[in-house]
Amino acid sequence: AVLATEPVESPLRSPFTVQYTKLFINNDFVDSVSGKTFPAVDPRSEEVSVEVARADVEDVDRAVKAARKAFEEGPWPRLPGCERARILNRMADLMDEHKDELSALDTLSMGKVYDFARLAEAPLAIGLFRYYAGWCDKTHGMVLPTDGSFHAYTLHEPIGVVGSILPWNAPFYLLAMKVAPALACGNTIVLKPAQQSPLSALLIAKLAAEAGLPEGALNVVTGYGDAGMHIASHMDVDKVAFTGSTEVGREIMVGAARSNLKPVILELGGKSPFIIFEDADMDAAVEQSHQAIFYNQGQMCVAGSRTFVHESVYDKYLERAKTRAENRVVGDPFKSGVEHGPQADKAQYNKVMSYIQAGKDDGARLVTGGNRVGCKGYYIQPTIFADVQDGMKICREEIFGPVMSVIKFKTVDEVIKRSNQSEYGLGATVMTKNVDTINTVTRALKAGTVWVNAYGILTPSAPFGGYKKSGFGRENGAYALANYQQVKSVIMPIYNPAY
Ligand code: TXE
Repeated sequence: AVLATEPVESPLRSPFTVQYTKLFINNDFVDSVSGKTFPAVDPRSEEVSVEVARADVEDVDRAVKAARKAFEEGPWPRLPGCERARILNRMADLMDEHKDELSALDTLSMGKVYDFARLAEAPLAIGLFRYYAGWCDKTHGMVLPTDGSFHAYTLHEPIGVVGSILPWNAPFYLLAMKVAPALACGNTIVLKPAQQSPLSALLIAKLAAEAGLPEGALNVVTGYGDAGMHIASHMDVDKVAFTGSTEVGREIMVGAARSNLKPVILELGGKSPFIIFEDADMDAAVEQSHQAIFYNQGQMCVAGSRTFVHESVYDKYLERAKTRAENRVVGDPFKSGVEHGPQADKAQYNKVMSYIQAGKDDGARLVTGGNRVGCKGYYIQPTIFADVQDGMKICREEIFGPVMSVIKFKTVDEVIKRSNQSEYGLGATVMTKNVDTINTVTRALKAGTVWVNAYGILTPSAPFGGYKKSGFGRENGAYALANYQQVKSVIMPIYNPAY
């Protein structure tokens, strides 16, 4: 990997001051009841950058109470849709104005490449707020056909208090994915960002208040899994939306089932196939498959982590994939020109390194990488294993790191079968010029999103979610509105002689 040497340019590139580190409840920053804090660790230096308030059970209770009051008595669910839209659009404007700062907070806390954060992910996140602002006054019930003597219709109502539990890999975007539709439908929220990336959510909450979001409508509790579990099992939370690991997703469901049977949406891990057929454009195949596994240091739920390559182009592909990986610019994610920062934290670093060892132990061929970069920070070389077999651990389990597994295949039927031989089913990519192959494979793959001759394109209107152990429910697009609404039937006689 090439190491970056360019100087740090903008004042917003590190170092800068973190302004907000307390819980945000009822439009106010407050300390945790216990006074406890936890360290946000800079993955570039392994040093504590700032201490953040740590929410316990009492703090979650306080946030739920605020959200409940805002839902039962506050203006938010009662505002006309166009008014909610105005506030969501204002939030989007303010986030746009602060997108450098929001991006810098994420880079500082979890190592995302700053330029990717502000140029690629921030616009997507802001776009989601604008998209759902558009839905505020356009989601409504319908008049139902009956046998003629009744008037029947449906009402769409907000669900109530929504708990949103976030991971750390795309803090701003994943927050938007949950918060924008929930607010658009008139719900109030208790949001728990991941402990690795608590900072941008606090600034967003502040901006939301500035945009006119009433108190209690969006509360942020920073903390660990115990706070998350208290949200999931809370008797006064009406819905939980979670993105994270499959193991914790399972616990969230148990917590929801054991408490008030709140419905849940789960967006979990993946082991997405990236299939390169013999007629694929080789330049595009090399670049897209490279980004599919190395973008964000491989920490993407939709990472293309099983690269299936047709035997006739296998050697050619490997040679080029190796060169591309070795040219990937690894370094301080704040520096311009850098493509690849550190893993988010020590646990993730250790997990990835243990998978690299497992790949070697299982007999996969190490083509490039495999080592730490430097001796400070959680940097790992872009790594490629070839001749990976279906049964190997690196081919079955989510690594969540910069480790490409290249697998050889011969036929369309074979690659469909092997792609679907996974517990997961989140994303997939098909690279080919053959329309018949495209149509056959896109229909056969068990995955919530299939990209054709591209990877990772996200747009607010396209629903996103998983098959199998990748979770259930769809976020984004019109489909996500149903996550945050109750549907009520109202039925009355057309003519009632008693009145
Ligand atoms: O996730 P966790 P971690 C996968 C990826 C990664 C692994 C572990 O493979 O290596 O999960 O990452 C909160 N009840 N993904 O440990 O623990 C936690 O505080 C309620 C894929 O970071 O699932 C955080 O806010 N909440 C994924 C959130 O859950 C709990 C993105 C996610 O943390 C909890 C992230 C509990 N018992 C990781 N325990 C994707 N789909 O993109 C923790 N949390």
